[in-house]
Amino acid sequence: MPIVMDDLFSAARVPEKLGPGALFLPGGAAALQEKLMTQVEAVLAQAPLRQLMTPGGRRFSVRMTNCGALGWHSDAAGYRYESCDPLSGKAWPPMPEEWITFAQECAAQAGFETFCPQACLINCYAPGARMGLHQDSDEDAPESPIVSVSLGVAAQFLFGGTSRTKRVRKVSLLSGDVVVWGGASRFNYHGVAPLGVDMHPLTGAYRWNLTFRRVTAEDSP
Ligand code: MD3
Ligand code: FE
Repeated sequence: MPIVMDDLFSAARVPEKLGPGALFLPGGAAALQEKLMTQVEAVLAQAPLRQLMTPGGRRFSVRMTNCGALGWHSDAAGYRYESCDPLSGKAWPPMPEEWITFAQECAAQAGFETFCPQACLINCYAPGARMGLHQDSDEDAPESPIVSVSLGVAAQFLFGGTSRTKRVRKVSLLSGDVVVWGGASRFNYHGVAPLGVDMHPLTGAYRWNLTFRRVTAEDSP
C-alpha cells in the first residue's frame, strides 16, 4: 500500500468528534480570521495584554486579556471572573456582537442550542509560551460548553481525560480552527505545548486563542 498524507500527518481536516460533547471544526473560523484579529486589536486598545500571576506566585507564559461582561483573572487571591478589568478599574470592553453570534453558531453545531457567552478570554502565545495541563473549573455553568478559536501560528493542543494521569491526545490547532468543548468533555484536562518558532501571515510569530465562556448558569442574566 502507498503511504498517503494522513499516515505522515495524523488527522484529516474534517469535522470530528474528539470526545463526548467535544467537536473539532477545522477551519470553522477561516473566513473570519482577519476580521477577528482586527477586533482583537480594538479590544487590546481598551484592555491590554498582561502576564497574570498564578495564586502560587508564578507567572503565566501566555499573555491574556478579556472582553465581555466578565473577564477571567488570576492573582495571589486566586482564579476568578471579574466584571471590571483590575488593571484599569473599568468594565471590560464589550464582546463584539458578531463574536457572540459566531460562538453561538459553533456551539449549536455541537448540540448546545442555548449557549450565550459572557466572557471571551483572549490568550496570546509568543514562541515558547505554553499552557500546562489544567481543567477549566472557574465557571458556574457546567451545562455550557466552551468555544475556542485559534488564530495565527499553529500549536499542539493536548487533550487529556477526566483525570490528570489519563493519556493525552495531541491535536494540531491551525489558524481558523474552532473547537466546542462541552458535555462530558467540559472538565477534561487540556493544555498547549510550547509554541514553536514559526511565522503566520496574519499574526507574525504569535498564536492567539479566543475562548467563549458562560460563567453563570445559562438561565441567569
Ligand atoms: C478542553 N486555552 O484558556 S483552548 C484556557 O489554546 C485554555 O489557549 C487553550 O485552555 C489555548 O483555559 C486551549 C481549548 C480549550 C478550552 C477549554 C476546554 C479546551 C478545553 C475545556 C475543557 C476541555
Ligand atoms: Fe483551559
